[in-house]
Amino acid sequence: MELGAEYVDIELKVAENFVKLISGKKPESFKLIVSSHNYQTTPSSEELSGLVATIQAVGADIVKIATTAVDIVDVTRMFQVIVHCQVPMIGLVMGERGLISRLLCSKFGGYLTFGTLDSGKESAPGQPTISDLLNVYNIRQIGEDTKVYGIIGKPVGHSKGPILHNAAFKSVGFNAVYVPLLVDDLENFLNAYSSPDFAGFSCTIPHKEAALRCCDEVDPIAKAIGAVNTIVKRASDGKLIGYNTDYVGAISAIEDGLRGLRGGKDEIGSPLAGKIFVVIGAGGAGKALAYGAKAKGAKVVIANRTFERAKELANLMGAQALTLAELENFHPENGMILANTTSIGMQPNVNQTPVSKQALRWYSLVFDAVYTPKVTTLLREAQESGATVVSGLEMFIRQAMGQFELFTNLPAPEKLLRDILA
Ligand code: NAP
Ligand code: DHK
Repeated sequence: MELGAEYVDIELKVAENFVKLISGKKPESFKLIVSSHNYQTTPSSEELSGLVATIQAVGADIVKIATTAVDIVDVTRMFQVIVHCQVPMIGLVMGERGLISRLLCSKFGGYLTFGTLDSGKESAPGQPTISDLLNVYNIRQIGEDTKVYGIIGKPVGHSKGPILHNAAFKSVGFNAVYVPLLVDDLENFLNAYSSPDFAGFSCTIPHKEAALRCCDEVDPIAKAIGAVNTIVKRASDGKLIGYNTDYVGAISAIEDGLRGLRGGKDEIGSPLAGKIFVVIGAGGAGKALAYGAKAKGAKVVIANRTFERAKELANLMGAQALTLAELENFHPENGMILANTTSIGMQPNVNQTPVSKQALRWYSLVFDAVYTPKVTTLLREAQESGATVVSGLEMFIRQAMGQFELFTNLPAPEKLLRDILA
């Protein structure tokens, strides 16, 4: 092998022979990386530390260990080993659950990370693109004092949160990074990442109700809704405070849609007052909208696939409960409002819709919480039926603005957020 190269990366199992081969011939500028790959799991901290010592003993200039995340909490063991390693170390955890080992390596002292030139051309599972590393996560600005925020969910790869919040943090000079967090068990995750470095989270499917139970304190509105979509770790005592910004995001967007419908007349009170407001769904988002509509004086109706959950939420809200089949023939009056808060129609199932086009003619405004795609089949068919439509993107921007202000105590850069998602 020509030793002109600056670095050579060689697997541990052949390294000893290689080191013998180059002994006495190694130029000063030449660095030897000795690596170990585990494509099944991430060993214990003790085993990882032992592996570091073995690699060092072989004569590595740089230690490289790549393991595989079975759960996102596995990454904490790699971070601990990197922080305590006495020589330069590349520590990466492969797979989607290990993504933050790649994004946060410079925060925890990792020697380097890898990015793929294009999606679909990863050289190892879970590798982000170089463009995302540089332009979404601003990786060159991440240091040991950078605070970490992120979107907790399962799935979480579809979220536009990282694009929005990282651009917003950068625009106001807030030293933080917002990352995707594929979480299986919320309590385990919050316990493993209890360090003040992890300062706040957005929560999406299926963790919003669990998030309420995991918080030390919950905002009264979020408690009434029964769902938390925002967790802030209080700097003074590390306690987890839960909020719900979905509620204001969606309701304010729908009210503005109705005001547009009425020529933007300045009205006293909410345009929702007295209207029939049908919520499809009874999960975190469904609870937020049902609570918000009720608080604005609407007559709330809940339709849900699991009828028991529809009845449970309806009883809480003093509302009517329907099955999805009953929804098809529900039209006590014209000019009702429909809000889909199920994940029906969300990528990749974009042809699905929660209610037939036929049934949409009774509604004057239709809202869809799903925002990937921007125009869902439900919104397209509602528009074709003559209804005003309000996209989940409008809710997403407004709930993200609320979160940004909770994370930073700074006003959200609304125009930037809208330009990014335009
Ligand atoms: P969640 O708590 O898991 O609730 C999901 C709801 O969807 C439940 O009522 C569930 O019914 C229903 N559902 C799921 N799959 C269904 C199917 N195939 N057929 C019929 N009903 C189905 O989730 P969430 O947090 O409320 O979020 C729900 C959706 O809203 C997601 O697409 C999310 O991305 C979106 N969302 C968007 C924003 C935004 O800012 N635009 C904010 C919040 C949520 P069961 O009770 O029968 O399971
Ligand atoms: C979606 C939601 O459900 C919001 O409540 C979160 C998340 C953001 C997302 O980024 O997809 O705050």
